Amino acid sequence: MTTKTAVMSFCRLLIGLALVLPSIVNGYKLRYHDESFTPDVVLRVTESSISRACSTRYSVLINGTAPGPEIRLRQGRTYWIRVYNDMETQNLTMHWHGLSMAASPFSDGSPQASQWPIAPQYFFDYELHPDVGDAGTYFYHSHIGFQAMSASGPLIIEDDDPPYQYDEERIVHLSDLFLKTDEEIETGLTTPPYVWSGETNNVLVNGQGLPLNTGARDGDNECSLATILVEPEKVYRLRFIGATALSFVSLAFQGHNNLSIIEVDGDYTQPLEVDYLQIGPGQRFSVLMRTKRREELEEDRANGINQYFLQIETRERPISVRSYAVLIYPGGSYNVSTAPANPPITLPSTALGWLDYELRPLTPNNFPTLAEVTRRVTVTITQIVNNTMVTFLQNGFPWTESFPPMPYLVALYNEEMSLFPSYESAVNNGGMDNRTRTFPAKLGEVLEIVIQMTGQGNGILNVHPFHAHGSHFYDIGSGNGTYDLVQNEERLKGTEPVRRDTTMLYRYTRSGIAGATLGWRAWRLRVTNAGVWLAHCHILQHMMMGMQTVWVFGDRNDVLRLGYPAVKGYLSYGGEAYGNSSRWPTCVHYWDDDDD
Ligand SMILES: *[C@@H]1O[C@H](CO)[C@@H](O)[C@H](O)[C@H]1NC(C)=O
Ligand SMILES: *[C@@H]1O[C@H](CO)[C@@H](O)[C@H](O)[C@H]1NC(C)=O
Ligand SMILES: *[C@@H]1O[C@H](CO)[C@@H](O)[C@H](O)[C@H]1NC(C)=O
Ligand SMILES: *[C@@H]1O[C@H](CO)[C@@H](O)[C@H](O)[C@H]1NC(C)=O
Ligand SMILES: *[C@@H]1O[C@H](CO)[C@@H](O)[C@H](O)[C@H]1NC(C)=O
Ligand SMILES: *[C@@H]1O[C@H](CO)[C@@H](O)[C@H](O)[C@H]1NC(C)=O
Ligand SMILES: *[C@@H]1O[C@H](CO)[C@@H](O)[C@H](O)[C@H]1NC(C)=O
Ligand SMILES: *[C@@H]1O[C@H](CO)[C@@H](O)[C@H](O)[C@H]1NC(C)=O
Ligand SMILES: [Cu+2]
Repeated sequence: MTTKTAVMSFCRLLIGLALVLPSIVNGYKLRYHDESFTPDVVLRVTESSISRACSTRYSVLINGTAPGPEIRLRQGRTYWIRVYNDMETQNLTMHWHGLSMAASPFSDGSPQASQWPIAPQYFFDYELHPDVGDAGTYFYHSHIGFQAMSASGPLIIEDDDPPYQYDEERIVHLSDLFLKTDEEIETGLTTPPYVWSGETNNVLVNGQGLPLNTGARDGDNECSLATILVEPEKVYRLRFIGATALSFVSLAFQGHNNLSIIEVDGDYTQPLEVDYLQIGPGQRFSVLMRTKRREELEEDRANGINQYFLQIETRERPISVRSYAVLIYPGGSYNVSTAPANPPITLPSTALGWLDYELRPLTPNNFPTLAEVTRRVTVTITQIVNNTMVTFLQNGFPWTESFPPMPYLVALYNEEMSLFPSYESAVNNGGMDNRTRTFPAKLGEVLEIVIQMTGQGNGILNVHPFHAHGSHFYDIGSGNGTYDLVQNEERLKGTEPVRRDTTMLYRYTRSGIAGATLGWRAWRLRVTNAGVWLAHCHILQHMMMGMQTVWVFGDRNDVLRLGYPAVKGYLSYGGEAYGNSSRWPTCVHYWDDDDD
C-alpha cells in the first residue's frame, strides 16, 4: 500500500465512523414490515398482452391495466405504497412524478440515482409524505427503460378546501401507443447498431382510442374512443396528465373552448383563459370548463350534434398523429366507434414559448430575484452521431440507466463517499464535477439553471420536455438562440413566474450546424431538499440515449443523513429493504414515527 492510499483509507475510515453518528443522533426508525404492517396502497406490476386501439401489444401493466389505477392521497400525511414486481425477468421502480419533495431518500424511484431496482418477484415499500400545499395533479410511472409507455397512472393529491369552486372533476390521461415492444425499442436505442423506436401509432385518452386512418370498429372498450361524461350547466375540473412517452400534443374540445387554467404541475395558478392546450411528456394542467346550458344542448341536438370531440394532434415530429375522445351529455345518442371524417377543429401549429411569462401563481411563491441568485449553471446539450450510435450529452457526458454501476445514492454509502462530487471542481467547471458527472449544490444556494440547445450531430433538432426530481423550479422562460441574462431579466419585469416540474425546450429551427446555440429554457431553483436528484428530458427514448443529469444537493451529512446502519438494507440489489414471498422487508421510517 502506498502512503497515499493508506492515507485515503484512513480518511475513509474516519468518514465511515463519522457516518455512524447521524443514525444515532437522528434516530430514524427501522421497522420490520411483517403481516402486522398494512401499506396504504398496493400496486402489482405484471407483463402481458393487452389490446389497445385494436392492436395487441406485450406491455408492462399496473394492476393488470394501462393506465394503472388512480391513486388519491391527502396532504400532510405519510403514506406507504407497496409495489410488487410480479414480472418474471424485468426490473422495476416506481416514480411519483412531481411529488419528489414528498419522497423519502430511497423512495424517489429513479433506478440510477436513488435506489436499486426492484428485482423480479420482489416488492418495495415506498414512503411518501405529500406536504400541505402539494394538492394537485401528478402521476406515477415506472422509471425503467420504455416501461412507462404503459406503466403509469394518475396520482391526485386532494385538497380539503380548494381555492376554486367546481362541481366535479375528470381525469384526462394521455399516453402513446408504440407497437414495437419495450424490449425492441430499448435494444434499438441502447445497443449498436442504433435503431430509432419509430413514431407513435396513437395517442390514447385514459388508455382508449381508435386505430388511426381506418373505418369504424366494434365499439368495445379496448377499441373505442374514451368518453368524458358530463352534465349540463356544471363546472368541471379537467385534470390533464401528459403521460406520453414521446408525444408533445396540442388539444382542444369541439364546442367548449372556454378553458380556464387553474393549476400547472401541482401548483395553483391565477385563472388563465385559453381555448387549447399544449402538453408535453411529464406536464400536467387543470382547467375549469363550464358545460353547455340545456337550451344550447337541445339546439345542438336539433342540428344533429350529439357529441363533442376532444381533438389531439402530435407536434414537432416527422408525422402528425391525430386522435380523439368524446365529451358526452346524458340522454343524447353518441358513437364512440367512429372518428370524424373531417377534423372538427383546426388546432394551431406549435406556439413557441406557450404561456411562458404569462402564468401567475395563485398566491405569492417566494420567487427568487436575480439578486438572490448565487450561481448560474448552463447545461449544454449536444448530440453525437457516429456509425453505430446516437447519444445525447450534457456538458460533454451522457447519463443512462447503465452508466453508474450502482445507483448514485447507494454508491455514496457503499463507497464511503469517495464518489461524493467535488463542489470546487464543479464550480470551476461550469457546474458539473466531471469525475462523477454530477452537479453538486449547497443547501441555501439559489441556482439559475439554463438548458442550452446546440446544433446536433445529424443536423436534426427535437423538442425536449425537461423534468426535475427533488424540487419544483421557478420557470423563467425560454427563447431562441443563446440565453441572454440581461434581456431575460427585462422580460421578467412585471411577471410572476410559477413553479413547475416539467417545461419545454422548444425547437426554433428544424436543423442547425453542430455547436450553434439554438434555443434555451431557464429555471431558478432554491436548493433546499438534500439528496440525489435526476433532471432529465422526459421523452423516454431520449433518456435512454443519455439525456439525463444528476444533481447532488447538500453536503455529505445532509445527503447521507439516514446514516449507517439504518440504510443497510437499501445498499444491495435485493437487500433487506426489499421483500419477497419468503421475506418481509425492513424499512426506514423517515417521516412517520407513530406506531400504527
Ligand atoms: C391493485 O390490486 C391489488 C390486488 O391485486 C389491490 O389490493 C389494490 O388495492 C389495487 N390497487 C389500487 C390502487 O387499486
Ligand atoms: C436488474 O438490475 C440489476 C441491478 O442493477 C442488474 O444487475 C440486472 O442486470 C438487471 N436485470 C435486467 C433484466 O435488466
Ligand atoms: C368565456 O370566458 C370569458 C372570460 O371568462 C367570458 O367573458 C365569456 O362569457 C365566456 N363564454 C362562454 C360562452 O362561456
Ligand atoms: C357508429 O358509426 C358507424 C359509422 O357511421 C356505424 O357503422 C356504427 O354502426 C355506429 N355505431 C353505433 C353504436 O351507432
Ligand atoms: C459511438 O458512440 C457510442 C456512444 O457514445 C460509443 O460508445 C462508441 O464508442 C462510438 N463509436 C465510435 C466508432 O466512435
Ligand atoms: C474535467 O474538468 C476539468 C476542470 O475541472 C478539466 O480540466 C478537464 O479537462 C475536464 N475533463 C473532461 C474530460 O472534460
Ligand atoms: C431561431 O434562430 C435561428 C438562428 O438565428 C433562425 O434561423 C430561426 O429562424 C429562429 N427561429 C425562430 C422561430 O425565430
Ligand atoms: C427472498 O429473498 C431472499 C433474500 O434475497 C432469498 O434468499 C430468497 O430465496 C427469496 N425467496 C424467494 C421465494 O424468492
Ligand atoms: Cu428529449
